[in-house]
Amino acid sequence: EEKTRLSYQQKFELAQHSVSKKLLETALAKESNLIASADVTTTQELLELADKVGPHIIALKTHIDIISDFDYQNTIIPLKEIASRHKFLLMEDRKFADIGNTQELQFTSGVFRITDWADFVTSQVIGGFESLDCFKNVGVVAIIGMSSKGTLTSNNYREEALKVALSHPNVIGGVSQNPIPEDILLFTPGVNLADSGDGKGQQYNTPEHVFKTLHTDFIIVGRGIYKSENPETAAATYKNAGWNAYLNSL
Ligand code: 5IU
Repeated sequence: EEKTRLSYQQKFELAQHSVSKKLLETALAKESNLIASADVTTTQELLELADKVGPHIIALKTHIDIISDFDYQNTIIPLKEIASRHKFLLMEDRKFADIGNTQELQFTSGVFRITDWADFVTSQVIGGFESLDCFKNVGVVAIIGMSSKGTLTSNNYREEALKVALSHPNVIGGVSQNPIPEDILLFTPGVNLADSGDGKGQQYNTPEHVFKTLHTDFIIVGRGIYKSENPETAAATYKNAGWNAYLNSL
Protein backbone atom coordinates (compact mmCIF):
# COMPACT_ATOMS: atom_id res chain seq x y z
CA GLU A 1 0.00 0.00 0.00
CA GLU A 2 1.40 3.39 -0.99
CA LYS A 3 1.44 6.59 0.95
CA THR A 4 -0.52 9.46 -0.55
CA ARG A 5 1.14 12.62 -1.69
CA LEU A 6 0.16 16.26 -1.71
CA SER A 7 -1.34 17.48 -4.97
CA TYR A 8 0.10 20.42 -6.94
CA GLN A 9 -2.90 22.45 -5.81
CA GLN A 10 -2.18 21.69 -2.16
CA LYS A 11 1.51 22.46 -2.63
CA PHE A 12 0.59 25.71 -4.39
CA GLU A 13 -1.48 26.78 -1.41
CA LEU A 14 1.33 25.92 1.01
CA ALA A 15 4.16 27.41 -1.07
CA GLN A 16 6.09 30.31 0.46
CA HIS A 17 8.48 31.21 -2.35
CA SER A 18 7.26 33.10 -5.42
CA VAL A 19 9.16 30.75 -7.77
CA SER A 20 7.56 27.64 -6.21
CA LYS A 21 4.18 29.28 -6.66
CA LYS A 22 4.94 30.12 -10.29
CA LEU A 23 6.15 26.57 -11.07
CA LEU A 24 3.10 24.95 -9.48
CA GLU A 25 0.74 27.43 -11.09
CA THR A 26 2.32 26.69 -14.47
CA ALA A 27 2.10 22.93 -13.88
CA LEU A 28 -1.61 23.19 -13.11
CA ALA A 29 -2.33 25.51 -16.05
CA LYS A 30 -0.42 23.42 -18.62
CA GLU A 31 -1.14 20.04 -16.99
CA SER A 32 2.56 19.34 -17.23
CA ASN A 33 5.34 18.43 -14.84
CA LEU A 34 7.95 18.26 -17.57
CA ILE A 35 11.25 20.13 -17.61
CA ALA A 36 13.20 19.72 -20.83
CA SER A 37 16.97 19.73 -20.49
CA ALA A 38 18.46 21.65 -23.42
CA ASP A 39 21.93 20.14 -23.51
CA VAL A 40 22.67 21.54 -26.96
CA THR A 41 25.72 23.54 -27.92
CA THR A 42 24.64 26.32 -30.26
CA THR A 43 22.27 29.27 -29.89
CA GLN A 44 20.28 28.16 -32.92
CA GLU A 45 19.70 24.65 -31.53
CA LEU A 46 18.77 26.10 -28.16
CA LEU A 47 16.22 28.55 -29.54
CA GLU A 48 14.72 26.03 -31.98
CA LEU A 49 14.34 23.44 -29.25
CA ALA A 50 12.83 25.96 -26.82
CA ASP A 51 10.25 27.05 -29.37
CA LYS A 52 9.30 23.46 -30.30
CA VAL A 53 8.97 22.04 -26.80
CA GLY A 54 7.72 25.29 -25.24
CA PRO A 55 3.99 24.46 -25.25
CA HIS A 56 4.57 21.19 -23.35
CA ILE A 57 7.01 22.18 -20.62
CA ILE A 58 6.91 24.14 -17.38
CA ALA A 59 10.63 24.97 -17.51
CA LEU A 60 13.62 24.71 -19.80
CA LYS A 61 16.82 23.62 -18.09
CA THR A 62 19.96 25.10 -19.56
CA HIS A 63 23.69 24.54 -19.27
CA ILE A 64 24.40 27.97 -20.64
CA ASP A 65 28.19 27.46 -20.52
CA ILE A 66 28.06 24.77 -23.24
CA ILE A 67 26.71 27.20 -25.85
CA SER A 68 29.72 27.74 -28.10
CA ASP A 69 28.46 30.96 -29.71
CA PHE A 70 26.92 32.43 -26.55
CA ASP A 71 26.12 36.10 -26.81
CA TYR A 72 23.81 37.76 -24.30
CA GLN A 73 21.94 39.76 -26.90
CA ASN A 74 21.52 36.92 -29.42
CA THR A 75 21.10 34.02 -27.00
CA ILE A 76 19.36 35.27 -23.86
CA ILE A 77 17.09 37.99 -25.24
CA PRO A 78 15.34 35.65 -27.76
CA LEU A 79 15.31 32.80 -25.21
CA LYS A 80 13.47 35.04 -22.75
CA GLU A 81 10.99 36.01 -25.45
CA ILE A 82 10.26 32.33 -26.24
CA ALA A 83 9.92 31.54 -22.54
CA SER A 84 7.40 34.30 -21.96
CA ARG A 85 5.46 33.47 -25.14
CA HIS A 86 5.10 29.78 -24.21
CA LYS A 87 4.89 30.49 -20.46
CA PHE A 88 7.75 28.41 -19.13
CA LEU A 89 10.49 29.22 -16.65
CA LEU A 90 14.23 29.19 -17.17
CA MET A 91 16.26 26.87 -14.95
CA GLU A 92 20.02 27.29 -15.21
CA ASP A 93 21.68 24.06 -14.11
CA ARG A 94 24.89 25.77 -12.96
CA LYS A 95 25.42 23.53 -9.91
CA PHE A 96 27.30 26.17 -7.96
CA ALA A 97 29.77 24.53 -5.59
CA ASP A 98 31.99 27.18 -4.02
CA ILE A 99 32.11 29.65 -1.14
CA GLY A 100 29.37 32.27 -1.05
CA ASN A 101 31.51 35.10 -2.38
CA THR A 102 32.66 33.14 -5.43
CA GLN A 103 29.17 31.82 -6.14
CA GLU A 104 27.88 35.38 -5.98
CA LEU A 105 30.45 36.43 -8.62
CA GLN A 106 29.66 33.40 -10.82
CA PHE A 107 25.96 34.19 -10.48
CA THR A 108 26.11 37.91 -11.28
CA SER A 109 29.19 38.40 -13.47
CA GLY A 110 31.07 37.00 -16.44
CA VAL A 111 29.41 36.80 -19.83
CA PHE A 112 26.42 34.77 -18.63
CA ARG A 113 25.02 37.14 -15.92
CA ILE A 114 22.74 34.34 -14.74
CA THR A 115 21.07 36.59 -12.18
CA ASP A 116 19.60 38.70 -15.00
CA TRP A 117 17.57 35.95 -16.68
CA ALA A 118 17.28 32.67 -14.76
CA ASP A 119 14.09 32.08 -12.76
CA PHE A 120 15.86 29.43 -10.70
CA VAL A 121 19.26 27.77 -10.49
CA THR A 122 20.74 24.55 -9.20
CA SER A 123 23.37 24.63 -6.51
CA GLN A 124 25.36 22.18 -4.51
CA VAL A 125 25.04 22.73 -0.78
CA ILE A 126 28.59 21.57 -0.10
CA GLY A 127 29.59 25.17 0.75
CA GLY A 128 27.16 25.24 3.66
CA PHE A 129 24.09 27.31 4.57
CA GLU A 130 25.52 30.79 4.00
CA SER A 131 26.85 29.89 0.55
CA LEU A 132 23.21 30.01 -0.62
CA ASP A 133 22.52 33.52 0.67
CA CYS A 134 23.59 35.14 -2.63
CA PHE A 135 20.69 33.66 -4.63
CA LYS A 136 18.20 36.13 -3.22
CA ASN A 137 16.27 36.97 -6.37
CA VAL A 138 15.85 33.41 -7.69
CA GLY A 139 14.80 30.02 -6.42
CA VAL A 140 17.49 27.51 -5.61
CA VAL A 141 17.18 23.82 -6.35
CA ALA A 142 19.67 22.08 -4.11
CA ILE A 143 21.51 19.00 -5.31
CA ILE A 144 20.72 16.30 -2.78
CA GLY A 145 21.46 13.15 -4.75
CA MET A 146 22.72 12.36 -8.25
CA SER A 147 21.47 9.88 -10.82
CA SER A 148 24.84 8.62 -11.97
CA LYS A 149 26.38 5.29 -11.11
CA GLY A 150 28.84 5.50 -8.22
CA THR A 151 27.75 8.96 -7.08
CA LEU A 152 29.19 10.04 -3.73
CA THR A 153 25.81 11.36 -2.56
CA SER A 154 25.49 8.66 0.13
CA ASN A 155 22.65 8.36 2.65
CA ASN A 156 24.64 10.38 5.11
CA TYR A 157 25.51 13.10 2.59
CA ARG A 158 21.90 13.36 1.46
CA GLU A 159 20.68 13.67 5.03
CA GLU A 160 23.09 16.52 5.74
CA ALA A 161 22.39 18.19 2.39
CA LEU A 162 18.66 18.05 3.13
CA LYS A 163 19.16 19.81 6.45
CA VAL A 164 20.77 22.75 4.64
CA ALA A 165 18.15 22.74 1.88
CA LEU A 166 15.15 22.57 4.21
CA SER A 167 16.40 25.35 6.43
CA HIS A 168 17.36 27.90 3.76
CA PRO A 169 14.67 30.36 2.64
CA ASN A 170 16.11 30.63 -0.90
CA VAL A 171 15.69 26.90 -1.53
CA ILE A 172 12.54 25.86 -3.39
CA GLY A 173 13.46 22.26 -4.08
CA GLY A 174 15.96 19.49 -4.37
CA VAL A 175 17.31 17.21 -7.09
CA SER A 176 17.24 13.63 -5.94
CA GLN A 177 16.68 10.01 -6.81
CA ASN A 178 15.23 9.42 -3.33
CA PRO A 179 12.09 10.76 -1.68
CA ILE A 180 12.47 14.04 0.24
CA PRO A 181 10.10 15.85 2.64
CA GLU A 182 7.17 17.55 0.95
CA ASP A 183 8.20 20.97 2.32
CA ILE A 184 10.27 21.50 -0.82
CA LEU A 185 9.71 20.45 -4.43
CA LEU A 186 11.41 17.35 -5.83
CA PHE A 187 13.07 17.47 -9.25
CA THR A 188 14.15 14.19 -10.80
CA PRO A 189 16.49 13.83 -13.80
CA GLY A 190 17.54 10.48 -15.22
CA VAL A 191 14.18 9.94 -16.87
CA ASN A 192 13.88 8.16 -20.19
CA LEU A 193 11.21 5.95 -21.72
CA ALA A 194 13.52 4.07 -24.10
CA ASP A 195 16.90 3.62 -22.42
CA SER A 196 18.17 2.36 -19.05
CA GLY A 197 21.55 4.09 -19.31
CA ASP A 198 23.89 5.98 -21.64
CA GLY A 199 27.16 4.05 -21.25
CA LYS A 200 28.62 7.06 -19.40
CA GLY A 201 27.21 6.37 -15.96
CA GLN A 202 23.75 7.86 -16.35
CA GLN A 203 20.95 5.66 -14.97
CA TYR A 204 17.38 6.08 -16.22
CA ASN A 205 13.95 5.41 -14.77
CA THR A 206 10.48 5.86 -16.28
CA PRO A 207 8.10 8.69 -15.31
CA GLU A 208 5.75 6.07 -13.80
CA HIS A 209 8.55 4.79 -11.58
CA VAL A 210 9.69 8.17 -10.26
CA PHE A 211 6.18 9.35 -9.44
CA LYS A 212 5.19 6.09 -7.80
CA THR A 213 8.33 5.44 -5.78
CA LEU A 214 9.71 8.96 -5.15
CA HIS A 215 6.55 11.08 -5.31
CA THR A 216 8.59 13.45 -7.42
CA ASP A 217 7.11 16.76 -8.55
CA PHE A 218 8.96 17.43 -11.79
CA ILE A 219 10.74 15.18 -14.26
CA ILE A 220 13.77 16.40 -16.17
CA VAL A 221 14.29 14.90 -19.61
CA GLY A 222 17.27 15.63 -21.83
CA ARG A 223 18.21 13.21 -24.59
CA GLY A 224 14.79 11.56 -24.57
CA ILE A 225 13.57 14.83 -26.11
CA TYR A 226 16.35 16.78 -27.81
CA LYS A 227 17.95 13.72 -29.43
CA SER A 228 14.65 12.40 -30.67
CA GLU A 229 13.76 12.68 -34.34
CA ASN A 230 10.82 14.91 -33.47
CA PRO A 231 11.47 16.83 -30.23
CA GLU A 232 8.01 18.38 -30.23
CA THR A 233 6.23 15.01 -30.36
CA ALA A 234 8.67 13.56 -27.83
CA ALA A 235 7.97 16.46 -25.46
CA ALA A 236 4.23 15.84 -25.79
CA THR A 237 4.79 12.13 -25.07
CA TYR A 238 6.84 12.84 -21.92
CA LYS A 239 4.38 15.50 -20.84
CA ASN A 240 1.47 13.06 -21.04
CA ALA A 241 3.45 10.23 -19.44
CA GLY A 242 4.49 12.54 -16.60
CA TRP A 243 1.02 13.93 -16.03
CA ASN A 244 -0.63 10.50 -16.03
CA ALA A 245 2.06 9.18 -13.68
CA TYR A 246 1.35 12.13 -11.34
CA LEU A 247 -2.40 11.48 -11.40
CA ASN A 248 -1.79 7.78 -10.70
CA SER A 249 0.39 8.70 -7.71
CA LEU A 250 -2.33 10.75 -5.97
N1 5IU B 1 21.44 15.75 -14.25
C1 5IU B 1 21.35 14.37 -14.22
N2 5IU B 1 21.45 13.72 -13.04
C2 5IU B 1 21.69 14.34 -11.86
C3 5IU B 1 21.81 15.76 -11.89
C4 5IU B 1 21.68 16.42 -13.08
O1 5IU B 1 21.14 13.75 -15.24
O2 5IU B 1 21.76 13.69 -10.81
I1 5IU B 1 22.17 16.70 -10.15
C5 5IU B 1 21.34 16.53 -15.48
C6 5IU B 1 22.36 16.23 -16.53
C7 5IU B 1 21.64 16.52 -17.81
C8 5IU B 1 20.20 16.15 -17.52
O3 5IU B 1 21.69 17.93 -18.05
O4 5IU B 1 20.04 16.29 -16.10
C9 5IU B 1 19.82 14.74 -17.91
O5 5IU B 1 19.98 14.55 -19.29
P1 5IU B 1 19.62 13.16 -20.06
O6 5IU B 1 18.11 12.98 -19.88
O7 5IU B 1 20.03 13.44 -21.48
O8 5IU B 1 20.40 12.07 -19.43
